[in-house]
Amino acid sequence: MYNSKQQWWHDAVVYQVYPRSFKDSNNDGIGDIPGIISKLTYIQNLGVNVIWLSPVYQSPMKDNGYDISDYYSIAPEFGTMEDMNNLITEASSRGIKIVMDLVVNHTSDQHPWFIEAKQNPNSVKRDYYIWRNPAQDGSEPNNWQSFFCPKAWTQTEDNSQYYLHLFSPEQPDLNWANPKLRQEIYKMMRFWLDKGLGGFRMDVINMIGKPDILADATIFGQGVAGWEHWANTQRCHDYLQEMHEEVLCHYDVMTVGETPFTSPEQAQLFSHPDRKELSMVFQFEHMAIDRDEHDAESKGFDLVMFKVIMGKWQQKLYQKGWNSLYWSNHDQARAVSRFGNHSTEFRGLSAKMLATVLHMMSGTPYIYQGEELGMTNKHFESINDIEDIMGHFHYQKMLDRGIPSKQALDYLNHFSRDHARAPMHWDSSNNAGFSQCKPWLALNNNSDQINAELAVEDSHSIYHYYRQLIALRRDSAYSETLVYSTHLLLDPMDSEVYAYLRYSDTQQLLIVANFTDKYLKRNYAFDVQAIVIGNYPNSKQEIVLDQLELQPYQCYVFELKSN
Ligand code: ISL
Ligand code: CA
Repeated sequence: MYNSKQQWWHDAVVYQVYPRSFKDSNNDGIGDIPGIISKLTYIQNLGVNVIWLSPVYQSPMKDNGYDISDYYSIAPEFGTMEDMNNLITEASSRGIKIVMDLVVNHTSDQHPWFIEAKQNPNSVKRDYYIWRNPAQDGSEPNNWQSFFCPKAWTQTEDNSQYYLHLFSPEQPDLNWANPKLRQEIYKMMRFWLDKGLGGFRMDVINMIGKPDILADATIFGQGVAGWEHWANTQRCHDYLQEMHEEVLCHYDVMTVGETPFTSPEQAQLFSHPDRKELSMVFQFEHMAIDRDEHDAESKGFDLVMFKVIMGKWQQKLYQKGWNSLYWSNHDQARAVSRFGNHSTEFRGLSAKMLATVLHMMSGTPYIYQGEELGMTNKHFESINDIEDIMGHFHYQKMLDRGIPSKQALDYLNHFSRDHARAPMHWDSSNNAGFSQCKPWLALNNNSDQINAELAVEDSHSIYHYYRQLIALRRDSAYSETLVYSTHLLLDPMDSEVYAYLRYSDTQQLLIVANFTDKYLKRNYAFDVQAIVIGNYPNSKQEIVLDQLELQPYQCYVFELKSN
């Protein structure tokens, strides 16, 4: 192992678990913490050292746990505090740290703070949330929109004031300008960190710094109106620096902020070690490539745009911050369906190719449950097949704009969050081994071909390929280069092949990936020292890079001869 590692999480690979859909232990159709514990060996065998756990706190589940009504207890359907403690200990004994989801831009409207704030305008808790008087005509205080409903404001029954909610009305935004509120959050963070967590994934954390004056939005058509006033504000950085000082600096943890609307320059501010804010952020630029700006149709995937975006992030955060790398999570469609090719012929090849491109980059890779099996998108026959609050809102929004229902459904068939949330496929038995009884959300229909049992048995599976990629980063002769070396994008305008270099003074790697289902030829002016990994079984051992032949979705990682 290399010995110049600066932070334990620099060579980490993270596996995201969405508890509701991972493994049901007590057959109520809902995944739970004992279910996760029963599958820890499976996760461990992948070689990851961190699990990011989506929220398991007590919640009315209007947004599947991203609406928390008690930060100090576990939702009964997921288990007990004892189960949670066991999960942390059991994971730790397998060399895996648990990163919990910290959802502190908003609470549930069922949180005692909000109940009190709503009932009693004079209570101390009132100022934990953001209230404004109606406009002169009684309408909303400003024109901001919400992610999950048309307006970001809801009026209480007495028609006096409105409260702000960037998400659903059941998710009121917290007022971070209140120092007492901030101390409550820090106390809660210490409570969890003291259990030995590996850190936090911080939900929409770049939205916490709202200004005092909530001016009208002036930018429309680029996501929810109002974001120019609340995303990435100076206040947000101030709060994060305070949080670091009060809480984070006392623990050896990693933090990843979820930050929509963020440029690499802003990400430097969040993740440069000298700024003492976060370890890294999730950027969203590559998630927008295939959506049209009005969120009404799929534009298809543009490889040149993807390369330009990823190349920019790789370069701009090099030694000035840290990247997180992901193709999918619980909010996004399945990677192989969206960016690869899920046909029987190419599913395995394209899933491995996508993984290679991402895992050889600089930053921390995140794997969303089932991605390592090449799980695919579902097919929704009607809007009634969709469970997600955002899917329903989006659908209605499209219909209101005059978009035909067929097109609106087509959009959800591309992008619905339910694709990722369908239960995990464990084996070919009933309900894919997820549960003995009907799951809370319908399974995909291909679990007899795509499941963990089959993947573990087959040494050529996507799962085993992920294991190899993870081992390359975490424990190989290439680790130092993969974790710390510089990145150079080759041929940015090549719309079919993604090629880039990772190089240090002592080692050069060339990553080449065919993003098409065609046979291609390319030439690169380098000499091969060794083939590090590739996704075709009998890859030729003698490769000449100035006449490189690429089969459909073929990818290679080469070690180059130094000149
Ligand atoms: O889901 C999205 C796109 O598919 C985003 O717009 C998403 O709403 C945004 O990234 C914020 O996501 C996070 O906070 C939400 C929660 O619903 C998401 O699951 C969470 O990841 C509110 O807490
Ligand atoms: Ca259960």
